[in-house]
Amino acid sequence: MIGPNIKGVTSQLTFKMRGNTKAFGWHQDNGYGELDPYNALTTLTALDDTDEQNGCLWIVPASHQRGQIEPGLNLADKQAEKSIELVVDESTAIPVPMRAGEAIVFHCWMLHKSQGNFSPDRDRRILFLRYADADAVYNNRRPRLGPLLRGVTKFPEVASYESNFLRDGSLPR
Ligand SMILES: O=C(O)CCC(=O)C(=O)O
Repeated sequence: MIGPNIKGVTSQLTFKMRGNTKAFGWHQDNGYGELDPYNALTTLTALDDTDEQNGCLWIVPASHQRGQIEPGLNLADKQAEKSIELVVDESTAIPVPMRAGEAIVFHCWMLHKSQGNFSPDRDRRILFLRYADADAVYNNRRPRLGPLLRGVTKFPEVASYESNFLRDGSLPR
C-alpha cells in the first residue's frame, strides 16, 4: 500500500485502563505532522479485547477520501490552538470492536476517535505503529526521520537514522 520503500514513523502504546473515562477526540493521524506523500498508514493492534464499553476505536468509514482536514483554531484557547481535534458529523461513524491480537490498518486521513473506558474490570491496551514512504517529508519539505524498514531512501539522514542510536536504543547526548 505504501510502496517498496518504507520507514517507521511512530510506535506508541496507548493504555486506557479501567476507570479512565477520558475520550480521545476525532482526528487524522496525519494531523500530528502532515506527511507527503499522503499514503502513510497506521496499524493498530489490540492487546486486550476492546469494545464500546472499554473505549474501542471509532472510525468514519471512507473519511480518508476527504483529504487533509485543517482543525479550526480557537485562538482564545492556547490548548485548542495546538489540538489536532476535529469537529465531525458522526452520523456515519461506527465502533471497531476487536479481539486481543487482532489488527487493523488505516490511512493517515481516516477520521478516528475513542471514548473513555467505562468498564469496571477491563483495561484497554493498544499498540499503534505508523509507517510512511521512506522519502516522506513534512510540509516544510524536510524529511520525517525514522528507521528505514525496507528499500531505499534519497535522504542520508533517514538511511543513517538507526546508526545514530546507541546500543541500548537511546540517542547520543
Ligand atoms: O488511544 C486511543 O484511544 C486513541 C489514540 C489515537 O487515536 C492516536 O494516538 O492517534
